[in-house]
Amino acid sequence: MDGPYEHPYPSPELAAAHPFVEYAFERHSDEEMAQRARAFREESERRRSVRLFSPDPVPRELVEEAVLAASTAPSGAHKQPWTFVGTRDPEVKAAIRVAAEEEERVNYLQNRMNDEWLEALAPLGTDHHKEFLEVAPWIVVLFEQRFEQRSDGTTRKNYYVKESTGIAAGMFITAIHRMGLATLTHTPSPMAFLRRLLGRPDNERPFVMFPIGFPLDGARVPDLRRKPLDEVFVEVDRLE
Ligand code: IYR
Repeated sequence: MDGPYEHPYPSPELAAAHPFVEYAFERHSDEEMAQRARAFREESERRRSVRLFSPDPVPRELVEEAVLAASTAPSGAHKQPWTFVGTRDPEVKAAIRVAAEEEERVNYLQNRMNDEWLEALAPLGTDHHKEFLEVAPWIVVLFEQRFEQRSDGTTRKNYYVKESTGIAAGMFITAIHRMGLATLTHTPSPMAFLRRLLGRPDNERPFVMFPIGFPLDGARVPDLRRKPLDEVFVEVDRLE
């Protein structure tokens, strides 16, 4: 517990007022760290967003594991300001598809997306058809909790809600990929209809929707390239 710090954390006063435990941190050898880093990076590189799902069922337990993994995300004041709402009900999925396609028809066919946007999407070939919302065995909608609604009727503020929920979304996607499933970060826009269709309270706002399942056999994806390291990482090694 000795080290470079003048100010201990927790301070004795803090530790007296709030519980602290020792972090069960496991330190790996240098070689093992390099190996784990590479393995995770390579597995991450194999992930692709999928738009053609197989109807093969996915057990609820797998979705639960992904939600629990995502819920380990750091969040503002540890408020965990998110709710994952899952459905595998054909009628609910069909209603979501109908509502999503209604919005997307306006986006794609009635100029709610401008030409620059449509041009950016051209290589992905997306359009207003969202059949996958019915075919995929699960739809999970991640809601952000704009504020905390307590069971006694009182409310509390949440902090950094979008940042926190965004991190949870990333971890959810990673968990789904790592267990051998596929998903798509889908944001039918606007998506307020999801709150109504899924019967969520008004402190919750849909953040992103995830169809989840196995890719259809032979599913194809755009031949995308990812930015090389020097386009996404800069080290600053002296004070400017
Ligand atoms: N929400 C629309 C449009 C769309 C927008 C972006 I930015 C994408 O990367 C993909 C699609 C849709 O889901 O089709």
